[in-house]
This record gives sequence, structure tokens and C-alpha cells, in this order.
Amino acid sequence: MRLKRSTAYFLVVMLLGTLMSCSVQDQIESTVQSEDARMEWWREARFGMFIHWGLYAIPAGEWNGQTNHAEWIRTTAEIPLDTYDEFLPEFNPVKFDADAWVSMAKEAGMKYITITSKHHDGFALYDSKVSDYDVMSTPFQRDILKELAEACRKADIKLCFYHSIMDWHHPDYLPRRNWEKERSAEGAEFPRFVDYMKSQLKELLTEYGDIGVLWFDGEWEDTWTHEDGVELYDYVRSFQSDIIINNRVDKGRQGMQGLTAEGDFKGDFGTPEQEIPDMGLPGIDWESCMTMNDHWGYNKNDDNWKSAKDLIQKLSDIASKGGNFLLNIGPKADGTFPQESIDRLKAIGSWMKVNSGSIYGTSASPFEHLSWGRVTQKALPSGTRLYLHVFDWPTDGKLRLSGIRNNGLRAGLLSSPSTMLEIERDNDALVITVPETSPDPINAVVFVDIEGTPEVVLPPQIIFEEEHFVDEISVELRHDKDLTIRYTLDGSLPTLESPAYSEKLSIDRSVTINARLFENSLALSGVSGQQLTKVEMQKSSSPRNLKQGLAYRYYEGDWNQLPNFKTLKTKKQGTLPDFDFSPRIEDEHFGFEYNGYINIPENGAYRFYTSSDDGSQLFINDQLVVDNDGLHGMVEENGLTALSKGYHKIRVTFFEKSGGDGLIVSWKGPNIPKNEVPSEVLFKQ
Ligand code: FHN
Repeated sequence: MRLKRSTAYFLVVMLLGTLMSCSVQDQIESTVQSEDARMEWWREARFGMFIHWGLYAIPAGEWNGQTNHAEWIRTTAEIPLDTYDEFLPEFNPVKFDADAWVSMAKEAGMKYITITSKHHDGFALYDSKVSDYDVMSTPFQRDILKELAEACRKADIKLCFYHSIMDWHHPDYLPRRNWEKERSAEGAEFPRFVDYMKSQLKELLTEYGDIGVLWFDGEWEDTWTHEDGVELYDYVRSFQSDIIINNRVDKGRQGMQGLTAEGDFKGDFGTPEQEIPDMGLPGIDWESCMTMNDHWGYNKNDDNWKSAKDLIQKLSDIASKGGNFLLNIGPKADGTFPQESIDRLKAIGSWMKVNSGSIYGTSASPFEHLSWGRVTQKALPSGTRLYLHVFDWPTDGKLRLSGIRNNGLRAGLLSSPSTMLEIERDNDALVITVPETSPDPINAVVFVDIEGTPEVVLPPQIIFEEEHFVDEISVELRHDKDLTIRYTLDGSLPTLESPAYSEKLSIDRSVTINARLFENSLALSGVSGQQLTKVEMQKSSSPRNLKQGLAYRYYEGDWNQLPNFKTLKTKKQGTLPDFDFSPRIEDEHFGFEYNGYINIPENGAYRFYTSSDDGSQLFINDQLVVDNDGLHGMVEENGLTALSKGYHKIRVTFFEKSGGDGLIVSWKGPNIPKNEVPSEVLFKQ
């Protein structure tokens, strides 16, 4: 059959298109598969050891009588380079024993170790051929990372490196610390620093065996760009194609909550720091890194240790949300771990010896909030094993797993797996009869095997504006299943006798609303609950002679938290339309206090927000509403207050130490969606 040229051409294009689309589809699938293959050991591992170690272990957090320093000490104590380098001849950790470190990690149930090859101070813990600022320039004269690599290999523990992009030592790194006035940036070339950093990374990726993860950090300064991050990600993968790289290689990390912003940012996992996401994040790999006390590097005065109970429950909480836990050790200058760290590792290890199956290779809970603990899950050939991490043991011996439609096949305790426990069905719940006393008061794990994959019926959503309200509040109960929602307002369990929800509720008093889904005479879901509190409004004031704008005062100083500005000398003052920095003189080490009145349009509960780098606070009528103090990246905090229509005093304080800076003041209220406080509602006398 002869085809017109155009038809033949069209068919060829279609054929190519099909081939292409298949190949594109194949590419996508193969990329996902290769990504999954690469991440497999990491997702299985769930638990790793972070190690922050270097010259800073010598001062151990103390300098000139101040004791709150750690791995940042060169900057937080403003130690000139040549003074800091006097630590080099003191670094001699004669008690360092790589096998002992690795053994403690392994005994604790950790599957990988992430150690600082180089932190912000620029000092390398290994024998670098491209720098003398390394362990070979100290009395120790041993390649610590080489010894650790061998110890990890023997123990089948993955070795991973933390490598800081920010470098306070290399002459080509920019910017200089702003207090380092005497350290000229003359002749510094940042691209030359990037080449140096790549040379060190090449050493680490070609001379220390297979590396599990490259954990970048210090990516936040403006000299490091998204383009640099993309290039560095590919550069690292060119040496070890299966290596995993965190999201701090690029510029997509969103502050300390650590997840990657929308966009084409590089990084295989998110890095929440000192915090755990509220909910699981389906399809997103993330790892929460945390200290055991308040410092990453060793601080001999820091006795604020998290309990073993807290750390064990955090491990379960993180795993129940599908994340990894990277728990930090800050070794001492002699090469040993602090005893408090050793004790906690041992306690975690004892728990993991019995319960590691509920952590390794598990995935996130199919349930939302459970009052008694957390859930992880693992596929079985015949269905699914649910691990119930019970923090609060049921006093009646009945452990209730609400809202699950699957049948329970068997149940038992990980601490005595041969003893089967009785399972019965009560409406929406599987109820497991458990021993009177918990086998592990910190976190006892009950396993329940079910048919198939979990079919969970979540409780109804309780939708409302704010949990505090002034006159009355409208509440909607919602569920994606078109069935009956029954509710109570006194905190009791909704039953068949409870009222059925039909339209929005108008509540004019404080209540505890509970809601549950029913199908005919059977409860299908667990209970969702919400406390709604009626509050008294703060009365407005009647200031006279108001003019548009805010009064500001500008200060300069080096703080790690908000100072009491009233005790400081004002450098500048005047009027501004809103919370801006335009009057500032310095780019760093400065602060502002803004005072005025905010015109509240109607009675109601108002939520205020500050997003700032570094710290900020917001006061209404001299009452603290938002506390966002401290050294941090752009982080948002909020607070709620009930205000009557009219003028209310507002005060916002802010400080910037160094690096990035910013302040955004927002609000949300009746008929006001969350947005920046507009200048039109700000006034001063
Ligand atoms: O500045 C570092 C800090 O010293 C520490 O290494 C933590 C660990 O994730 N990361 C940075 C702070 O976000």
C-alpha cells in the first residue's frame, strides 16, 4: 500500500515518538529503580551515628570564661586563625580506637557512621595531600578516617562523611567572618577554593573505600550557588555512582526543618535538624539529625543530656514517619566518647537487641495519631506485620488499634515472640489482650500480623479556624467516605446514640469535640478529638495623635540571642512604614526594635508569625505572642492572641549575628488569610 509522503512521515514520527516515549518512560522507570536501588541500604538501616570531632574538642566549649561554645568556637568566640591553630600541636587523641567506636555504634544498633571529614574550621581528620591543615600536622600523625574505614569494613558498618562547604581557614573561601578584620580577603578567589574542596573530596572518594553518604553542610552562604551544588552533586557521583548525597549539597534545604523546597534542587534526602516532622512524608527520604545534649562538638560543661527513654522513643517516632535517625556523638580530645553518650548507646542497644525488627527495613505508619505510641510496618509474604510501639501501656490490658478493617491473624510481643496474644474485633478496632504490666516501660513492641496491606479508615477531620475563639466558632466535620459522622461535645466516646453530623456546628462555649465514622450500626473509624476554647479578648486602647508607621531603634552588637535592648545604646532611631532593615549600617551584628500600634479590624483570635534569621520576638500589649529567638536560618514561629476591634500595642525585636538575615512579620485572623502585616494597619504616636 502506497502512502502519501506526509502520511509516511507522520507514521515515522509517531513510531519514533512511541519509541521515544517508551524510552522516556523506560528512562523514568530505570531512574526510579536505580534511585531505589541506591537508597535501599539506607532505607533499611533507619539508624546511624553522627560524629563531630576535630580541634574544637580541645577547648571543649570553653573560651575566656564562656562555656557555651562547641564546634563553632572559632567563630562564636572570635578566635583569630593563628590563635586557633595553636590547637594543632595539642591534638593528640591517644585513646582513639576506631574499632571501639565502631563497636559501640554497632552494639547500639546503628548501621552507618557519618563523621566530619572537615567541619567549618577547615581542619581535616585525614591525611590530605592538598592541605597541611590536617591530622598529619598534629602530634597524632595517624589517618583517623583510614582507621575508621578499616574498622567499619570489618564490622560491616557503612562509612559516611560529613564535609563542610563553608571553610573558615582556606584563604580562598569567601566571605570572611566579619569580625576577622585583620584577615584580608585580598586575592581570594572562590573558584580556586571550590577546586581545592573538590580535590579533597576526590581523596575521600578514592582512597577510603566505598562511602555510603556524603553529608554536605555549610551551604547557606551566598558565595555557594545552586549551580555549584548541581555540579558538586554530579562530581561526587562521578567517583562513586551509588553514593547517597544529602540535600545540603545544593540550596534547596528549607532551614532547620531540613526538607527540600520545590524545584530542581539536588540531594537524595532531606535533613531536618534537631527536629522531627509532624507527619510522615510519603515518597520523601529524610533523616533527622540530633545531638544527645545541646552541642554537636564536645562541650565539657553541657550536662543537658536527653534520656535514653527520650532517644528510644524518638527512634520509634522517626521510623513511624518513614525517616532515618542520625544520632550525634561529640568525642573528647583524648579520642574517647563521653560516658553519658556511652551509657545512652548501651541503653538503646539493649532495646534494639529485642526490637530492631520494628525499626530496620520498616515503612511509615498507616495510621495518624495514636494515643499510646507509634506504629511501623513491614510487608510479609502473607500480608503485613504491624509493629505497635507502646509508650503508654493500657491499664485495662486491652491495646486498641483503631480504624483498621483488616483481620488480625496473630499477635505477640517482640520480647517473647512465642507467646501469642488474643486478638478480637470491637467495631473499628482490633483489640489485643496484653499482659498486665509492660515488658518494657520505655517502649514495648507488640506485633500484629494482618491479611493484605493495611486498610485504615481515618477518623473524621475536625475543621475550624482557630482552637481559641472569642464569640463563637464554626466547626465542620468531614470525611471522604459518604457515611455517618457522629459526635459529642463533652469529650465522651461517640456512640450510636450520639447526634449525627449534618451541617456546620456553631459553638459558643468551650468544648471538647469528638467525632467518629459509622456505617449503619458499626463504628468504622477511631475517634478524632479537638479542644475548642472560648477566650476573653484583650481590650483595645485609644492612643491619641496617631500617625502611620512604626517607631524603630537600631542597635549594633554581637549576640547569640535577643539582648535586652533597653540596656543598650541606640545607634539610630526614627520612623519606618513597617518592619524593614533599611536604616541598618552594618550587614551583620545588628538589631532592631519596632514599636507602635496595630489596628485590629474586628473582634477575634489573631495568629501572628515571625520568620527570621536570626532571632525575633513579637509582643502585643507587652505580652509575648511569638518567640522565635536564637541563632538560626529563616525559621518561622507563631502564636495566638484574642483581640477586640481597635488599636493594640505591637512590639517586634530582631537580631542578626552573621551570614543570611531576614524578618517577615505576618498575621492571620477573622476574614484575614495569612499574609504579611500591611503597613496600613501600623501606627505610632
Ligand atoms: O553549623 C553546623 C553545625 O555545626 C552542625 O554541624 C550541624 C549538624 O547538622 N549542621 C550545621 C548547623 O545547621
